[in-house]
Amino acid sequence: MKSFLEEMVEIKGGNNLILCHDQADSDAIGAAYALSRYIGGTIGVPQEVANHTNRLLEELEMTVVYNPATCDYENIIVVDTAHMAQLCEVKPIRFLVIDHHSNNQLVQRAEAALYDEVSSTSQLVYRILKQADAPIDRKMALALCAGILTDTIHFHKGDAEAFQTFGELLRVSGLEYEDIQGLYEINQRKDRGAIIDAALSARKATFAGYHILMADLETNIPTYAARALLDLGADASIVGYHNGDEVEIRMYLRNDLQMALNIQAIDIFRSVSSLKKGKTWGYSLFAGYRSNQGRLDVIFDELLTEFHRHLIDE
Ligand SMILES: [Mn+2]
Repeated sequence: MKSFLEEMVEIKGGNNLILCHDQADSDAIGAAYALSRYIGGTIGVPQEVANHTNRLLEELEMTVVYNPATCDYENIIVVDTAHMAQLCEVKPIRFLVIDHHSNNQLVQRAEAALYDEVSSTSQLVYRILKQADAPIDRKMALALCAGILTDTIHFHKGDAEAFQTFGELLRVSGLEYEDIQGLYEINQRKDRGAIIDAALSARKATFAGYHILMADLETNIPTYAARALLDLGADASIVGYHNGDEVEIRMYLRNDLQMALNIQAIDIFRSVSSLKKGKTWGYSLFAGYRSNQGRLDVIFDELLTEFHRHLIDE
Protein backbone atom coordinates (compact mmCIF):
# COMPACT_ATOMS: atom_id res chain seq x y z
CA MET A 1 0.00 0.00 0.00
CA LYS A 2 1.14 3.50 -0.83
CA SER A 3 1.95 5.81 2.05
CA PHE A 4 0.04 9.05 2.25
CA LEU A 5 3.20 10.89 1.30
CA GLU A 6 3.46 8.75 -1.83
CA GLU A 7 -0.13 9.71 -2.66
CA MET A 8 0.84 13.36 -2.35
CA VAL A 9 3.95 12.92 -4.47
CA GLU A 10 1.84 11.26 -7.15
CA ILE A 11 -0.66 14.13 -7.43
CA LYS A 12 1.97 16.85 -7.05
CA GLY A 13 1.56 19.38 -9.87
CA GLY A 14 -1.75 17.80 -10.93
CA ASN A 15 -5.22 19.25 -11.25
CA ASN A 16 -5.84 19.41 -7.51
CA LEU A 17 -8.58 20.88 -5.36
CA ILE A 18 -7.82 21.28 -1.68
CA LEU A 19 -11.21 21.58 -0.07
CA CYS A 20 -11.87 23.14 3.34
CA HIS A 21 -15.04 22.81 5.43
CA ASP A 22 -17.54 25.63 5.33
CA GLN A 23 -16.83 28.55 7.69
CA ALA A 24 -13.23 27.56 7.07
CA ASP A 25 -11.15 28.41 10.13
CA SER A 26 -7.45 29.13 10.37
CA ASP A 27 -6.57 25.45 10.72
CA ALA A 28 -8.42 24.53 7.53
CA ILE A 29 -7.06 27.53 5.65
CA GLY A 30 -3.54 27.19 7.05
CA ALA A 31 -3.34 23.46 6.29
CA ALA A 32 -4.81 23.96 2.81
CA TYR A 33 -2.43 26.81 2.02
CA ALA A 34 0.74 24.99 3.10
CA LEU A 35 -0.32 21.81 1.31
CA SER A 36 -1.13 23.76 -1.85
CA ARG A 37 2.35 25.20 -1.84
CA TYR A 38 3.71 21.65 -1.93
CA ILE A 39 1.36 19.75 -4.24
CA GLY A 40 -0.10 22.73 -6.12
CA GLY A 41 -3.79 23.30 -6.77
CA THR A 42 -6.82 25.39 -5.99
CA ILE A 43 -8.11 26.02 -2.47
CA GLY A 44 -11.86 25.68 -2.22
CA VAL A 45 -14.41 26.62 0.44
CA PRO A 46 -18.11 25.66 0.17
CA GLN A 47 -19.65 29.03 1.12
CA GLU A 48 -17.74 31.21 3.53
CA VAL A 49 -14.51 31.62 5.42
CA ALA A 50 -14.74 32.38 9.15
CA ASN A 51 -14.36 36.11 9.84
CA HIS A 52 -11.42 35.72 12.20
CA THR A 53 -9.40 34.18 9.36
CA ASN A 54 -9.51 37.30 7.17
CA ARG A 55 -6.22 38.71 8.37
CA LEU A 56 -4.47 35.39 7.73
CA LEU A 57 -5.91 35.30 4.19
CA GLU A 58 -4.57 38.81 3.59
CA GLU A 59 -1.11 37.97 4.92
CA LEU A 60 -0.93 34.85 2.77
CA GLU A 61 -2.27 36.77 -0.26
CA MET A 62 -4.16 33.64 -1.13
CA THR A 63 -7.17 33.18 -3.34
CA VAL A 64 -10.04 30.97 -2.32
CA VAL A 65 -12.56 29.57 -4.78
CA TYR A 66 -16.06 29.46 -3.35
CA ASN A 67 -18.45 26.64 -4.18
CA PRO A 68 -15.96 24.88 -6.46
CA ALA A 69 -17.29 22.38 -9.02
CA THR A 70 -15.80 19.06 -7.93
CA CYS A 71 -16.04 17.65 -11.46
CA ASP A 72 -13.46 20.21 -12.64
CA TYR A 73 -10.71 18.54 -10.62
CA GLU A 74 -8.87 15.30 -10.96
CA ASN A 75 -7.79 15.05 -7.33
CA ILE A 76 -9.65 16.38 -4.29
CA ILE A 77 -8.06 16.56 -0.88
CA VAL A 78 -10.52 17.39 1.90
CA VAL A 79 -8.82 18.99 4.90
CA ASP A 80 -9.87 19.53 8.53
CA THR A 81 -13.35 18.15 7.87
CA ALA A 82 -15.16 15.37 9.74
CA HIS A 83 -18.58 15.19 8.07
CA MET A 84 -20.01 15.54 4.56
CA ALA A 85 -22.54 18.08 5.91
CA GLN A 86 -19.67 20.52 6.53
CA LEU A 87 -19.10 20.63 2.77
CA CYS A 88 -22.65 21.91 2.05
CA GLU A 89 -23.39 21.43 -1.64
CA VAL A 90 -19.79 20.63 -2.59
CA LYS A 91 -19.87 16.84 -2.38
CA PRO A 92 -16.87 15.08 -3.85
CA ILE A 93 -17.27 11.44 -4.83
CA ARG A 94 -13.60 10.46 -4.91
CA PHE A 95 -11.38 12.22 -2.42
CA LEU A 96 -8.48 12.03 0.01
CA VAL A 97 -8.71 13.26 3.61
CA ILE A 98 -6.36 14.92 6.06
CA ASP A 99 -8.03 15.45 9.42
CA HIS A 100 -7.72 15.38 13.19
CA HIS A 101 -11.34 15.47 14.46
CA SER A 102 -12.70 12.60 16.51
CA ASN A 103 -15.56 10.65 14.93
CA ASN A 104 -14.47 11.52 11.41
CA GLN A 105 -16.99 10.05 9.00
CA LEU A 106 -15.13 10.81 5.79
CA VAL A 107 -12.09 8.62 6.45
CA GLN A 108 -13.97 5.40 5.62
CA ARG A 109 -15.11 6.77 2.29
CA ALA A 110 -11.79 8.33 1.33
CA GLU A 111 -9.41 6.72 -1.13
CA ALA A 112 -6.58 7.54 1.25
CA ALA A 113 -6.43 9.35 4.54
CA LEU A 114 -3.94 10.92 6.86
CA TYR A 115 -6.01 10.75 10.00
CA ASP A 116 -4.74 11.23 13.52
CA GLU A 117 -6.61 12.76 16.45
CA VAL A 118 -3.94 15.33 17.23
CA SER A 119 -4.48 19.00 18.06
CA SER A 120 -4.71 20.34 14.51
CA THR A 121 -4.75 19.42 10.83
CA SER A 122 -1.84 21.83 10.34
CA GLN A 123 0.39 19.44 12.30
CA LEU A 124 -0.50 16.65 9.91
CA VAL A 125 0.38 18.79 6.89
CA TYR A 126 3.67 19.65 8.58
CA ARG A 127 4.38 15.90 8.90
CA ILE A 128 3.93 15.55 5.12
CA LEU A 129 6.18 18.51 4.33
CA LYS A 130 8.83 17.26 6.71
CA GLN A 131 8.79 13.71 5.36
CA ALA A 132 8.98 15.11 1.83
CA ASP A 133 11.85 17.36 2.86
CA ALA A 134 9.91 20.20 1.24
CA PRO A 135 11.16 23.75 1.75
CA ILE A 136 9.00 25.74 4.17
CA ASP A 137 8.99 29.49 3.68
CA ARG A 138 7.70 32.23 5.91
CA LYS A 139 4.14 32.19 4.57
CA MET A 140 3.80 28.42 4.84
CA ALA A 141 5.08 28.54 8.40
CA LEU A 142 2.71 31.41 9.23
CA ALA A 143 -0.21 29.41 7.81
CA LEU A 144 0.58 26.26 9.82
CA CYS A 145 1.37 28.16 13.02
CA ALA A 146 -1.94 30.03 12.68
CA GLY A 147 -3.76 26.70 12.40
CA ILE A 148 -2.04 25.30 15.48
CA LEU A 149 -2.48 28.46 17.55
CA THR A 150 -6.20 28.74 16.91
CA ASP A 151 -7.08 25.03 17.13
CA THR A 152 -5.39 24.84 20.52
CA ILE A 153 -7.41 27.97 21.44
CA HIS A 154 -4.14 29.86 21.83
CA PHE A 155 -2.56 26.93 23.65
CA HIS A 156 -5.32 26.54 26.20
CA LYS A 157 -4.83 22.89 25.26
CA GLY A 158 -2.56 21.05 22.89
CA ASP A 159 -0.53 17.87 22.51
CA ALA A 160 3.27 17.72 22.58
CA GLU A 161 3.41 17.64 18.80
CA ALA A 162 1.46 20.91 18.59
CA PHE A 163 4.08 22.69 20.70
CA GLN A 164 6.98 20.99 18.98
CA THR A 165 5.72 21.69 15.47
CA PHE A 166 4.97 25.28 16.37
CA GLY A 167 8.49 25.71 17.72
CA GLU A 168 10.12 24.06 14.72
CA LEU A 169 8.11 26.27 12.36
CA LEU A 170 9.23 29.41 14.21
CA ARG A 171 12.83 28.21 14.03
CA VAL A 172 12.92 27.31 10.33
CA SER A 173 11.03 30.40 9.18
CA GLY A 174 12.45 33.13 11.40
CA LEU A 175 8.92 34.05 12.41
CA GLU A 176 8.35 35.23 15.94
CA TYR A 177 5.49 34.16 18.15
CA GLU A 178 4.14 37.71 18.01
CA ASP A 179 3.80 37.47 14.24
CA ILE A 180 1.21 34.73 14.59
CA GLN A 181 -0.40 36.11 17.72
CA GLY A 182 -0.75 39.46 15.92
CA LEU A 183 -3.08 37.89 13.37
CA TYR A 184 -5.67 37.43 16.11
CA GLU A 185 -5.10 40.47 18.25
CA ILE A 186 -7.50 43.28 18.57
CA ASN A 187 -5.37 46.33 17.88
CA GLN A 188 -8.08 48.97 17.91
CA ARG A 189 -8.54 50.53 21.32
CA LYS A 190 -12.24 50.95 20.51
CA ASP A 191 -12.63 47.21 19.90
CA ARG A 192 -10.74 46.29 23.05
CA GLY A 193 -13.06 48.68 24.90
CA ALA A 194 -16.06 46.85 23.46
CA ILE A 195 -14.69 43.54 24.70
CA ILE A 196 -14.04 44.97 28.18
CA ASP A 197 -17.60 46.35 28.25
CA ALA A 198 -18.94 42.96 27.21
CA ALA A 199 -16.95 41.24 29.97
CA LEU A 200 -18.05 43.72 32.64
CA SER A 201 -21.70 43.45 31.71
CA ALA A 202 -21.66 39.68 31.18
CA ARG A 203 -24.32 37.50 32.71
CA LYS A 204 -22.95 34.64 34.78
CA ALA A 205 -24.64 31.37 35.65
CA THR A 206 -23.02 28.57 37.63
CA PHE A 207 -24.33 25.03 37.21
CA ALA A 208 -22.64 22.10 38.98
CA GLY A 209 -19.67 24.40 39.62
CA TYR A 210 -19.22 25.34 35.96
CA HIS A 211 -19.25 29.05 35.11
CA ILE A 212 -21.17 30.07 32.04
CA LEU A 213 -20.65 33.66 30.88
CA MET A 214 -22.93 35.30 28.35
CA ALA A 215 -22.47 38.74 26.89
CA ASP A 216 -23.58 40.86 24.03
CA LEU A 217 -21.36 43.13 22.05
CA GLU A 218 -21.88 46.27 19.99
CA THR A 219 -19.03 45.50 17.63
CA ASN A 220 -19.00 42.53 15.29
CA ILE A 221 -16.08 40.70 16.91
CA PRO A 222 -17.85 38.00 18.95
CA THR A 223 -15.15 35.34 18.42
CA TYR A 224 -12.50 37.54 20.04
CA ALA A 225 -14.80 38.48 22.89
CA ALA A 226 -15.76 34.84 23.51
CA ARG A 227 -12.09 33.93 23.72
CA ALA A 228 -11.49 36.82 26.14
CA LEU A 229 -14.27 35.54 28.42
CA LEU A 230 -12.73 32.08 28.28
CA ASP A 231 -9.38 33.62 29.28
CA LEU A 232 -11.18 35.34 32.15
CA GLY A 233 -12.09 31.96 33.57
CA ALA A 234 -15.41 30.95 32.03
CA ASP A 235 -16.05 27.25 31.41
CA ALA A 236 -18.43 28.28 28.66
CA SER A 237 -18.32 31.69 27.04
CA ILE A 238 -21.13 32.82 24.79
CA VAL A 239 -21.02 36.16 23.02
CA GLY A 240 -23.65 37.60 20.74
CA TYR A 241 -23.62 40.50 18.33
CA HIS A 242 -26.86 42.01 17.16
CA ASN A 243 -27.29 44.65 14.51
CA GLY A 244 -30.69 45.29 13.05
CA ASP A 245 -31.74 41.91 11.73
CA GLU A 246 -28.31 40.37 11.90
CA VAL A 247 -27.38 38.01 14.77
CA GLU A 248 -23.95 36.48 15.30
CA ILE A 249 -23.12 34.18 18.23
CA ARG A 250 -19.91 32.41 19.15
CA MET A 251 -19.37 29.97 21.98
CA TYR A 252 -16.26 28.36 23.42
CA LEU A 253 -16.27 25.48 25.90
CA ARG A 254 -13.42 24.52 28.15
CA ASN A 255 -12.37 20.91 27.75
CA ASP A 256 -13.55 19.58 31.13
CA LEU A 257 -16.99 21.17 30.74
CA GLN A 258 -17.31 19.55 27.33
CA MET A 259 -16.46 16.18 28.89
CA ALA A 260 -19.04 16.75 31.65
CA LEU A 261 -21.70 17.73 29.12
CA ASN A 262 -20.84 14.75 26.96
CA ILE A 263 -22.10 16.73 23.97
CA GLN A 264 -20.22 18.80 21.41
CA ALA A 265 -20.50 22.60 21.36
CA ILE A 266 -22.05 22.46 17.90
CA ASP A 267 -24.70 19.98 19.12
CA ILE A 268 -25.73 22.35 21.92
CA PHE A 269 -26.45 24.99 19.27
CA ARG A 270 -28.29 22.45 17.13
CA SER A 271 -30.58 21.43 19.97
CA VAL A 272 -31.74 24.99 20.77
CA SER A 273 -34.96 25.79 18.91
CA SER A 274 -34.36 29.54 18.60
CA LEU A 275 -31.14 28.76 16.70
CA LYS A 276 -32.90 26.71 14.05
CA LYS A 277 -33.67 29.76 11.90
CA GLY A 278 -30.06 30.41 11.02
CA LYS A 279 -26.85 28.70 10.23
CA THR A 280 -24.79 26.82 12.85
CA TRP A 281 -21.30 25.46 12.55
CA GLY A 282 -18.45 24.35 14.80
CA TYR A 283 -16.95 21.35 16.51
CA SER A 284 -16.54 19.97 20.04
CA LEU A 285 -15.25 23.12 21.77
CA PHE A 286 -16.50 25.90 19.53
CA ALA A 287 -19.78 26.80 17.89
CA GLY A 288 -20.91 29.66 15.69
CA TYR A 289 -24.31 30.92 14.65
CA ARG A 290 -25.50 33.45 12.09
CA SER A 291 -28.98 34.52 11.19
CA ASN A 292 -30.89 37.48 9.84
CA GLN A 293 -33.49 37.19 12.58
CA GLY A 294 -33.59 36.37 16.25
CA ARG A 295 -33.37 37.86 19.71
CA LEU A 296 -30.25 37.43 21.78
CA ASP A 297 -32.07 37.42 25.14
CA VAL A 298 -34.33 34.59 24.00
CA ILE A 299 -31.39 32.63 22.58
CA PHE A 300 -29.30 33.12 25.74
CA ASP A 301 -32.18 31.91 27.94
CA GLU A 302 -32.61 28.83 25.81
CA LEU A 303 -28.89 28.09 25.82
CA LEU A 304 -28.84 28.35 29.62
CA THR A 305 -31.76 25.94 29.82
CA GLU A 306 -29.81 23.55 27.65
CA PHE A 307 -26.74 23.75 29.91
CA HIS A 308 -28.98 23.29 32.94
CA ARG A 309 -30.58 20.25 31.37
CA HIS A 310 -27.23 18.56 30.73
CA LEU A 311 -25.48 19.54 33.97
CA ILE A 312 -28.29 19.42 36.54
CA ASP A 313 -31.27 17.50 35.21
CA GLU A 314 -29.47 14.52 33.74
MN1 LIG B 1 -8.85 21.81 12.88
